[in-house]
Amino acid sequence: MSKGLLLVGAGGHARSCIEVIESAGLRVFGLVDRDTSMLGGDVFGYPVLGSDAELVRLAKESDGVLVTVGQIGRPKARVTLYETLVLNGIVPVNVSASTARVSPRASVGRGGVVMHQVVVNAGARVGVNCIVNTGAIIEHDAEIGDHCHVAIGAVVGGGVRIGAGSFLGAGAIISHGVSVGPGSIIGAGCVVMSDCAAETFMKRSA
Ligand code: JB2
Repeated sequence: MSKGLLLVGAGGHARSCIEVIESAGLRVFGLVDRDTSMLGGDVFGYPVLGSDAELVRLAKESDGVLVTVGQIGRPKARVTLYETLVLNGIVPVNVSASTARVSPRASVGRGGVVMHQVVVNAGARVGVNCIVNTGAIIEHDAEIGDHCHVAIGAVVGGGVRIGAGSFLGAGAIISHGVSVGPGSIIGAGCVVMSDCAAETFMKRSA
């Protein structure tokens, strides 16, 4: 029997990822969290096995690793964890939920999680270490750079380009063909109709 995946980060996003992993018929080996007070505890019955000091050892004992620290805004923690793994010869796996539709003509990079009810349409390319969260739509030929989070219900139109390390908040809409520069934060509910520079910060007022 397979040992299952090691999850890095044991908070809310990890709980959502467990649902995705189980739906894909995969197993969970355990979790690591930097918060050492979680050691010895569990998440949905899966043990918290250690902290980042044990990350590489535990990763090598497992069948694969997924970074399950979430990302609201900047991706720094997720990038650091992903790069630490790669530097140690461990390339994270990617996982798609049973209810996601990823076109066979699309690609999702290593370390990516595609959550329930997502559509990634023909010709779309999603970089490494991305979260495509519940109900998001990545339309045909769109490109999502490495280390991005497309949050719940966000809509990325056909041919859109999202630069690496960007965050698209819940329900954001990026119109067909628009480019969003790397390191951008597009807040929940924003509608982007024209190109944005690198590190754009956009927030919808209440
Ligand atoms: O460097 C780290 C690290 N940084 C934070 N290494 C490890 N191993 N763990 C780390 N963590 C851990 O991630 C924290 O100690 C904490 O247990 C967990 C973050 O949990 P939290 O529930 O605060 O957030 P999240 O990152 O799981 O989820 C956020 O992002 C998701 C995409 C939430 O805001 C969710 O609502 C959102 N859906």
